Amino acid sequence: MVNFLIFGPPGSGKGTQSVRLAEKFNLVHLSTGDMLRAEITAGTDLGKKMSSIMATGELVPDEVVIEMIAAKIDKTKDSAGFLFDGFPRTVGQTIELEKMLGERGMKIDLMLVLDVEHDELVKRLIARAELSGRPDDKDTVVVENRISVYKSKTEPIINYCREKRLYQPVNGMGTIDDIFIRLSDHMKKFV
Ligand code: B4P
Repeated sequence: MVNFLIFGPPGSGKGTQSVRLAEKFNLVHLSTGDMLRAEITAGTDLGKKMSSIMATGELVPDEVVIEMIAAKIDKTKDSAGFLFDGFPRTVGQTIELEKMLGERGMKIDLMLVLDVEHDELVKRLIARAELSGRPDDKDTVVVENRISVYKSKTEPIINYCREKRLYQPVNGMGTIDDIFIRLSDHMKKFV
């Protein structure tokens, strides 16, 4: 089993690349953002509670996403590996993920971090709003808040993983195809 984290600010291309990478390397793609949006679409109690938090660009509570991920890992434990997209988003979530994987005889093998310039992030998210209708993409104030939440709460994971020699920065500027090749080249060394 080989487990990758795909990491980067909102709009850096995590979701876009994860779908393609999971297919290429036969990995299970686990996106907490997708899972939360599915709860909202299904109109569950959890979805109702989380939608207002997500609409402001804040993170939902750690325990909510940890529980969702644990359930998915147990359902798909015979897979070739996992590609975690948008999870973990706090150091607390990272420690819990390591614990969860450790208890099941697994570990994080590599953290791929997409580096994208600030103006390009905003441009991509606002462009996506036209198609997706996602409330957290429509408003530049919310988009800026998501980027600032990333810097304050999520970026500290980079240092945590760097110390464990898991950190691999990747240039996230350019075409989707070019970035896919860059990411694949790093992942090939592990599968
Ligand atoms: P996510 O669903 O993870 O959303 P995201 O950060 O915006 O990234 P996403 O993967 O969707 O976008 P991508 O960069 O691929 O999270 C949404 C919310 O859920 C969070 O704000 C939070 O509230 C909550 N949440 C999720 N996980 C959580 C957790 N673990 N803990 C707490 N809260 C959590 O793509 C963006 C756009 O750019 C797309 O339109 C794409 O087509 C385009 N694009 C991508 N690559 C491009 C390229 N190279 N060139 C041009 N456009 C490109």
